[in-house]
Amino acid sequence: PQRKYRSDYQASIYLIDRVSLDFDIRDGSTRVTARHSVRRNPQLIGTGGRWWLDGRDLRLVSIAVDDEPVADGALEVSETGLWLNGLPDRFTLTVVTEIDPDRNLSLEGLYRSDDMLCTQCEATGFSRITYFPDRPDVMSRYTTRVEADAERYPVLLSNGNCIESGAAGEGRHYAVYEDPFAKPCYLFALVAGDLGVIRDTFTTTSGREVALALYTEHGNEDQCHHAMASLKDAMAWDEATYGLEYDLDSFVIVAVGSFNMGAMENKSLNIFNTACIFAHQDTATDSDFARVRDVVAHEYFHNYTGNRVTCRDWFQLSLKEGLTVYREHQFAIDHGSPGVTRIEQVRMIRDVQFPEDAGPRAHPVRPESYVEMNNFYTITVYEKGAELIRMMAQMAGREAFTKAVKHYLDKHDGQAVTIEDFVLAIEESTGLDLAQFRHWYAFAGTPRLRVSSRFADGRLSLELAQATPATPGQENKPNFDIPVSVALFDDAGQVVRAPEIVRLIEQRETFVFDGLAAEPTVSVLRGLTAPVRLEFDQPDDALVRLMAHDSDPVSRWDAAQSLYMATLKAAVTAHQNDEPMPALGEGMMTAVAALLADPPDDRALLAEMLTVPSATQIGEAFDAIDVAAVEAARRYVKREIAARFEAELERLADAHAPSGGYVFDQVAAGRRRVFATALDYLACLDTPAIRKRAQAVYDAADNMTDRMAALNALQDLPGEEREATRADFAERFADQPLVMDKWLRLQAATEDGDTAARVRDLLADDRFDFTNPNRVRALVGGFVRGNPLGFHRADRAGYALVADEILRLDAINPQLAAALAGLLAPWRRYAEPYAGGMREALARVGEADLSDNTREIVDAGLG
Ligand code: B3K
Ligand code: ZN
Repeated sequence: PQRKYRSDYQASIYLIDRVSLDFDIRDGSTRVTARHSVRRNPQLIGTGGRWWLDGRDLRLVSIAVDDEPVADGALEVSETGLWLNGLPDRFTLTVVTEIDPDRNLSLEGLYRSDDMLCTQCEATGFSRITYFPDRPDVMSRYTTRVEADAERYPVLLSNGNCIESGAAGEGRHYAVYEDPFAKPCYLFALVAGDLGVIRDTFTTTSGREVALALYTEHGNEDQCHHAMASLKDAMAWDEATYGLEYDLDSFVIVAVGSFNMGAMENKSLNIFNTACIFAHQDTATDSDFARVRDVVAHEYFHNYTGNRVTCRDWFQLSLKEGLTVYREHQFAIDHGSPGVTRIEQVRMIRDVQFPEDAGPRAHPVRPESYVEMNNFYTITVYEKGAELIRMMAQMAGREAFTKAVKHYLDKHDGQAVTIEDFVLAIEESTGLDLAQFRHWYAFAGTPRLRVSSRFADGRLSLELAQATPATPGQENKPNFDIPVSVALFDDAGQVVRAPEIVRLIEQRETFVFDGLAAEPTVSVLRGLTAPVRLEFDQPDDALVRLMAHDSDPVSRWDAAQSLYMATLKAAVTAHQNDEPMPALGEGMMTAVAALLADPPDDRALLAEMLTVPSATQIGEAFDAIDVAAVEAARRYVKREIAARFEAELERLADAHAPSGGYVFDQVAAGRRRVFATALDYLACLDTPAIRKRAQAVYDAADNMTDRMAALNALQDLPGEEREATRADFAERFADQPLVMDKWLRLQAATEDGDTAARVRDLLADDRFDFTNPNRVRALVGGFVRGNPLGFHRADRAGYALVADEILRLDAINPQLAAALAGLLAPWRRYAEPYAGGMREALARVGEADLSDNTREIVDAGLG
């Protein structure tokens, strides 16, 4: 496999102004005729004549320059593309290829998902359709003609406007689409199928009417209304917030069952995983509803941040993804509980991004090299990228930053640019100096921020120091420019210093706050103003005060997390040393009691504050993760809380019990979350009463959120109630694949019995389909993430299972196989015997002949 380097970037020698594609869809084969008007790149002098076109798994039927077949001597074809030699300055290139979407299980390029054909071109799937410079800086205007059997494929779609359609003889028909905007080929899309549709319209601020359509396999239309409403919300939000108005007359979404990720922002023809579109109270939980809303918005927002201004090369991926995730986050905060929405983002950074940044796959937000680009659609590029944008927004102020983003979009409209172009535009518009800030893009790793405070004579000195551990290939790290928000409170919880942002630029700096009547309670890094690990030993009583009074809900939650964490860590250590479990910390008990006695109005916040840190978070607090000790500690602490506060939790559950009349809004969803949290605690006590209660909740549920709350509560309580509810679930939703994914996850996460054997049985079950990524993620991903004790069991059967599936999948869907390999790669973070077992499984995978995708991950893990 060939490694590509950011520093090797060279502009394309030829540019393609117009692309005309003709898809002749037949059973067993699709013929693609591409005609391009090509000219020499005027910016490159004296380099013409020879040109590389990418192409993979294609049957080349013919290739002609100005309608003359290219002579053998002028053509060099290889596995990954072809060279054309002796080219003139301007010419028409005609390429005819044949592909077979039915046999394309990689889900890249043109492929079949159930009864329809669809495309996925980002990052480099277009080169599975035709020979083409498959790079984002070649932007062209596309005209696409699709012809297919009229009965089998009544709906034919591509980007832009339909300018012509009609019968084509022999029961066939065709449609021609023209996209007025120049775009890179990764934004190309095509769909052919027999589809149901829901339609709506959106009138833009300037009064233009946009036709909206959402297509799906027949019978699912009633699950699409929430997505449609979310789309209209997103369109209105982008106008109100950024003054960005949709730029075409139609916007189409197609939901497909087989999709490698969540969704894709193809110009005017977004293609979505059904999991990110379908939302109905009977089949989707509140978090599914929220996810649909946010992904629909995210893809829509790409129309500007990504499509109108795109990336020059794939090293710049965060240019569009970081910015679009940031916009999605803003949108989510405006549509839910602001505090809890931010808490969810913070958790994602700490639970997923920090581990990635500390593992074998750590890479900068703007990577320096890659083997397979698809391996770099990471939490670092997306979520850390969004945090970098958020830091700039905080330093500039939200209004100034919004203006700066608009300046960037105006300045580079229609261009393929770099992260550096973006940062420059932000500097120009805001006047910020981002020289040192740029390190965030170039260096991997999570900085540690050590805070210590001293108080004397009415003066508080806050010392901040930073240090960043080495990451693969980057031994030494510079000092980062770290915005840290600080606020001071008195003992009664009154603000004595309003929140302000200080910037830590040097390795160590002291910030002084004068004129204080008494020693204040310090609140730092409020809401995670920078993606750093905070090391600040605060006494319990300070944390209890922050938890009760901090003006920022995220800080209140964070204080609660620190209190839980102290006890959890002690419990882990006790378990490791075979000592009795420690008594629950005083501070923590006071805090939980206070929370239950005087809960915040925001019910979702209450639920978050009552939830102890995840197993991942606890593991993160140790040099080597001891899976069994972490699980034991978490269970112990939850059980103790449940036992100590049983009466209060009962009352809480009663006060938030389901009352029928499902609506998805912040208040109702918050109440359901509190109920589920209380039920989950009570289930730790495993009483007959709680089993009965969970079953009753399940039986009476008028929505999936309450149903799942009941099933989750019964998760670790084997017996009649669990069997009955699960059996009902499997039968009731047998024809709903996305709901059966929830069922697969429940099975995979069940700890009693022989889990690995159960998962192997399910792999062979009819309800499982190995070629569908949603099923694989539910069963295999659900096992690894949802069942730590089963996955990490001592006989290594869990690791062996995952290794087998990686190998089996790699032959058909390398992208997905590589993602699974990522689950074994961070073995070094684990204590023995886990580390050795994971390593062994990874090494076995590494002995096989692997795709570039999986090879890159495995080698990083073993390296
Ligand atoms: N841009 C796509 C992701 C493409 C992933 C390619 N392996 C969806 C998104 O981020 O919006
Ligand atoms: Zn995106």
